[in-house]
Amino acid sequence: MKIVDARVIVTCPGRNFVTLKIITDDGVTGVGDATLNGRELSVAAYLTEHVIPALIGRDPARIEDTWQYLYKGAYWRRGPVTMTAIAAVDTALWDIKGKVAGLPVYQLLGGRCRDGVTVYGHASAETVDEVLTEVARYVDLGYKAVRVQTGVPGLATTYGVGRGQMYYEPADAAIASEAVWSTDRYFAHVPGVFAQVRDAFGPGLKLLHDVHHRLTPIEAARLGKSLEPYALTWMEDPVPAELQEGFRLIRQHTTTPIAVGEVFNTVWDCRELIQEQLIDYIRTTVVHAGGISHLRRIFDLAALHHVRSGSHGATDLSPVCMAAALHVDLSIPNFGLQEYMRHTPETDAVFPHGYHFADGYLHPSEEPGLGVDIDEELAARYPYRPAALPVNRLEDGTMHSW
Ligand code: EZ4
Ligand code: CO
Repeated sequence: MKIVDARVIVTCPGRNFVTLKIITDDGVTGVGDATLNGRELSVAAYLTEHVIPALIGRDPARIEDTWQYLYKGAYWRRGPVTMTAIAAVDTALWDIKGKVAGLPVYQLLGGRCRDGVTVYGHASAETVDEVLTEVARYVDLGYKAVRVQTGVPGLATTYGVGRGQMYYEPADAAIASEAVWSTDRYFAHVPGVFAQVRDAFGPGLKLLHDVHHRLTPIEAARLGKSLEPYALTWMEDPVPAELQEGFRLIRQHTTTPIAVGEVFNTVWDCRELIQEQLIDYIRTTVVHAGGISHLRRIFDLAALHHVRSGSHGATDLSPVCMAAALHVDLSIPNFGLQEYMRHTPETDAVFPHGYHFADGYLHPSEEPGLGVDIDEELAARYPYRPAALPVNRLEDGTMHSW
């Protein structure tokens, strides 16, 4: 069997997605998500110009060898663009392998370790009253875990607060919009939010919160301590994670569990965090951390150190990534939670898929392969629109992490 063609499909059914489709001489095809929010065309060009020409004629069964070829062969290792491109190829090859074997990919990864994949939804709203209604809506839908984000009084916009129930996308303008941040205003507000949510819903509901890289380690330590009475399942991205040892300080001060990893590309980005047990959940994904093959490597290291998975699953990761993530989630021993934000009906139509939600759990498709595809005719009706993620400044104008 040989790879005879591959194409990159860019589509914007409400937001931009990049998809790689690999075609073999037997007519079997595989898909991989290649979406890097706000930087989509860089990955599309990387694939078209540098990867696809080298794929033609290769044996699609050689997944690991192809991964090594693309990783070592780039010479310039790692980074989000390279690793997203490698992820797309790897994911598409697992899809092909599953179809050839006649098995859903989770069976090739060792089979089920659980009955379903526990997901968390996003309850977000400007005010606490509104967010309580949103949390209740998720509980009614059967969710067992909910991420809670609200506006911060005194700040015009806050990360993590969607526009309406189904539209979250923060990449909203061709040139990045600017947000303003105040750690003091945030600290004055957020513990009270969780006091009210925990009081309203009792101890049975898993509650999560994303800090979105806004704090220093000692500030994160203080936040974690102040949230301890509300027993969060995790505090996400408390600090920018380039400095892995920065987490030691947070760890010394608080028992609030820590989750990190949505911007990581490889095991090298989280090796110390995992080996020193500085985190509780590693949130790397199929699409941004080198595909199913490399994500498994990260999760295997994590399993040795009591760290569980908590993969990123925002709506800028396409249904192709979500389908692939579920096969991994189902088959690893150290699964924690899977983020699931739900795509819009337009996106679901472009990416027909067999995974489904029931009573707080997602279940992968039982079809051979990943159980997801792209409707290329429909995709062509939604041309690419430039959209960048926001940038962030402190109230005095200093640039800050968004
Ligand atoms: O802001 O995926 O946990 N989820 C997040 C996301 C990120 C977006 C960036 O593209 O932090 O919503
Ligand atoms: Co996040």
